[in-house]
Amino acid sequence: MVLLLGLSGCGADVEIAVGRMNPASAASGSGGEAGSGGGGGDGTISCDVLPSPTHRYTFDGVGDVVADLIGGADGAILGGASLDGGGGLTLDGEDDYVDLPAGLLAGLRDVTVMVWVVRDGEGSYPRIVDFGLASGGEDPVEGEGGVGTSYLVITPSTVFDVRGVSALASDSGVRGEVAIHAEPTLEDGEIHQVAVVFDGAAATLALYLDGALLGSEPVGFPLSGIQDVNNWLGRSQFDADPYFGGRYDELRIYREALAGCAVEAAWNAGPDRP
Ligand SMILES: [Ca+2]
Ligand SMILES: [Ca+2]
Repeated sequence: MVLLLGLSGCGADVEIAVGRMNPASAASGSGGEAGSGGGGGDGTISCDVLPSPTHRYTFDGVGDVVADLIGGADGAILGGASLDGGGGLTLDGEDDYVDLPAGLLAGLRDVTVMVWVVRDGEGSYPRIVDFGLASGGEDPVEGEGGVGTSYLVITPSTVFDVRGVSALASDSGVRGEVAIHAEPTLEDGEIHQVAVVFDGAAATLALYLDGALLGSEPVGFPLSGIQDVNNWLGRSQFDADPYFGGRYDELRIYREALAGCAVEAAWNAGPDRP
């Protein structure tokens, strides 16, 4: 029996008791009541059946190409790293990164970017995810002091008083940046799910860690304000930032603003599921 409480408020309440279930058990249970739930802008997202991602990267195989299992938007691994043959990709924190195709956010009102990673590195503002554009344009030369002009970012640590995992979004550089800062720095050697949700209808940015909401902030620009030309894992649009060191297990991009309970359900189900 699946306990479903107050699903009409699903998007605002991550304490909902969909708790430890996985999508398979929910589908066979009495979860039909969840149909009217929704945390996204249009209320079409239920909490017990996850939508299909638009892009999904499981980091399986070997070599230096990261395959998109759904959308055909394969990425190139640069800096000398390669897939480890065990379903992951480890970046060295020195110069490794993944360059995904431009335009992953094009035409979207909402997006959820969800990633499973193990951090193994230091520094402030390394980028687990950085989709955006730098002052140097597409594929800018490193070392020329480029800065981000628009971006959607997940970083495990910053330099603020609250200096842990953060989400950043901007359509106009640092000046127009919306930021959510939280405590955990992901330095425990464990695998973590981090998700950023840009809800264009509600005009909010939200950050989740291991299925739990860490914070939400209003956003004063549409997702189309972010020019996702340099869609990178491990590298920042800001030249001064360090590269991310750690292992990626999975990356998903949904064209919906997932409800909190849906993010939690994805965390409970785990990566590498069919
Ligand atoms: Ca390298
Ligand atoms: Ca994997």
